[in-house]
Amino acid sequence: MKKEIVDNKTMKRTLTRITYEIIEKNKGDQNLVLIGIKTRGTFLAQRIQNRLRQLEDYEVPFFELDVTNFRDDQKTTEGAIPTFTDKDIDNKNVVLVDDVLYTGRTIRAALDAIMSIGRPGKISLAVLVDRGHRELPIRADYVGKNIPTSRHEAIKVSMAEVDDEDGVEIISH
Ligand code: 3GP
Ligand code: 5GP
Ligand code: MG
Repeated sequence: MKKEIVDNKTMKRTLTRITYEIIEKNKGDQNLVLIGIKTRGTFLAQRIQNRLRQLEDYEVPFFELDVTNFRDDQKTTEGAIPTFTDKDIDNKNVVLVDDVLYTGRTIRAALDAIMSIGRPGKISLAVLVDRGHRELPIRADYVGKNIPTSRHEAIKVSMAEVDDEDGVEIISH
């Protein structure tokens, strides 16, 4: 069974709100850097980058991160090499962006990946959906929507860049 939770319009509003929250919390900070976790976190980070440009005329660097090599459960050597270097993140105010926050293991892996490259001054986390069920002491600073789920349910995030449209659905089997 499918249930639409966020439609196309709401998703755009939600991303605009998150962008304003980032602006409010980091007033005057010229050190922001956006890092999107592949795949859909990348597109979300790019959209936030665009909104920061449109709303505040603020040009924030954006990078993509593939955490595959840093996961504790799926160690492989296939993950891509990060696209940024220590110079890009040292002493910066990094905003990590992902689509769904669940156990927190992906974010743990992302933090390891970032720390292995450089030393940001601060790292915060923005997610489109927090579906609960954390297994690590990790939380998001910016949340699009809290969607309490059971373990059997899944959240489907669609983004126009790779899917046909924008939206969030709960899929229960
Ligand atoms: P994403 O790369 O855009 O985040 O992991 C591959 C895709 O499968 C992810 O797309 C994610 O949306 C989807 N997915 C659905 N449920 C899960 C899950 O429990 N874990 C992971 N890692 N991905 C999931
Ligand atoms: P975690 O590591 O916190 O358990 O899961 C986070 C990552 O797994 C996110 O990047 C997300 O892509 C994926 N994920 C976990 N659960 C779901 C889900 O229900 N729906 C989607 N779309 N992705 C999920
Ligand atoms: Mg993801």
